[in-house]
Amino acid sequence: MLLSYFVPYIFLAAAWAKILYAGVNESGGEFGVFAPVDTPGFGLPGRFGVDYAFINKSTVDIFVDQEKINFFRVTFLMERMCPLAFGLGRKFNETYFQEYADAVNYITLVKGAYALIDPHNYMRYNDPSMQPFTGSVIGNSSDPTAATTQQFEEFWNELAFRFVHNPNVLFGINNEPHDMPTDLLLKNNQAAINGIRSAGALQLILAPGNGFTGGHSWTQLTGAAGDAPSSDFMNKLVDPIKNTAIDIHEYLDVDFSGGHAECTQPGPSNLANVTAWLRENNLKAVVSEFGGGDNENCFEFIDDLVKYLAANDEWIGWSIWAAGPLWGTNSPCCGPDTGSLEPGEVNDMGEPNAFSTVWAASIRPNIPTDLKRVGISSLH
Ligand SMILES: *[C@@H]1O[C@H](CO)[C@@H](O)[C@H](O)[C@H]1NC(C)=O
Ligand SMILES: *[C@@H]1O[C@H](CO)[C@@H](O)[C@H](O)[C@H]1NC(C)=O
Ligand SMILES: *[C@@H]1O[C@H](CO)[C@@H](O)[C@H](O)[C@H]1NC(C)=O
Ligand SMILES: *[C@@H]1O[C@H](CO)[C@@H](O)[C@H](O)[C@H]1NC(C)=O
Ligand SMILES: CC(=O)N[C@@H]1CO[C@H](CO)[C@@H](O)[C@@H]1O
Repeated sequence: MLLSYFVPYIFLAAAWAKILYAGVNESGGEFGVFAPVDTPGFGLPGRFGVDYAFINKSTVDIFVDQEKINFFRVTFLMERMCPLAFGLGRKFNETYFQEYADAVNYITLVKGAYALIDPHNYMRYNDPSMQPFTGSVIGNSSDPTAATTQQFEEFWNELAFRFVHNPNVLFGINNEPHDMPTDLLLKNNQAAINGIRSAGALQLILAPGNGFTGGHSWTQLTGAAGDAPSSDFMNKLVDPIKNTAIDIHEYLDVDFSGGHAECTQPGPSNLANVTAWLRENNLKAVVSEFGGGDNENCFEFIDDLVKYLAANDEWIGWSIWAAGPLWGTNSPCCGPDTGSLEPGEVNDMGEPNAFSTVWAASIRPNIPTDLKRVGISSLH
């Protein structure tokens, strides 16, 4: 009895020490632009607090003070930060920037947690109306309306410069690139790294792969055109200060989309190849999106995934999808009745949402007690 109690405890305590960042997506800054048909400009710029919003400070308090997490992924839309009339680059909408900075600064400077800055754009800019498929792929030289890789570098240079003195931010280069040449994604990621470092910013960068940055498909051809595997390219990124990790998304349902309530794709075996690739290339990674529905099976699959991340040195953090102030009774993933992770809200049936079910059953017991609490965001 004593042995069976202590052995797993010691094992888990040792394993948990390696997770530095644990938390939740805060989604809402990208809301209000989705149209039933492709309509460039739809919902732009939108109204703060109505069409889009970043966080509810009270629920951030709950996550930090009661749940003791230290990590929030905070989404925004590049077409709002850089209005179409300006184009992608250094010129920002200062109103939107201030609203976003207010959310990031609350999480980091007031609450002492870490915030992952997430341009939620699928490596596309100019038409978010039917994301993830509309908008020109950044750096597509055959598309005269596409923003260039150079513009993307300038955008990141400006954004990083504005957060250069905030040690608690992380820079996520872009959400879920997909259906683009993988060598172009490498160029865009490298441009972002160059822009960030030339701004003097030293914080941790997360670089995504192709194929919606899926962990299960990291070493496979991806997309309709059979683009090269992310594993062929993302080990070629150069960060002069070696403070870049890989950004992975991994849902547990049949097609890895997060669209279904049932969990059937086991995280540990599906991530085995990318874990081996990380190890071979001496890289670390964060799972910045995953999720599961409100059912016992998913609770087990999520528990298995989070424990797997804790037990493997290559993984340094995770954030589940999703909380946020504007979800209402909607489900961000994993079946219509699951609801969001926003504390205090209910699901579409008026019953407790995923904060009371999924989070309570499979996240809360796995929140490490020794997360990183001080120092600039880094791999250690
Ligand atoms: C900037 O953002 C604010 C807040 O969403 C909006 O009211 C304003 O029209 C935007 N300006 C431009 C140039 O897009
Ligand atoms: C690049 O632009 C061309 C011309 O619009 C288009 O045919 C092609 O599909 C685009 N490539 C990607 C990866 O979107
Ligand atoms: C892992 O890699 C092996 C060898 O390349 C391949 O056969 C297998 O299908 C991959 N597994 C997954 C889940 O991608
Ligand atoms: C923010 O969260 C608190 C705590 O759950 C809730 O009482 C309040 O209504 C929320 N505010 C908004 C604007 O959603
Ligand atoms: C927006 C989002 O869902 N992010 C994860 C993290 O969350 C974003 C919210 O869109 C998901 O789309 C992305 O897929």
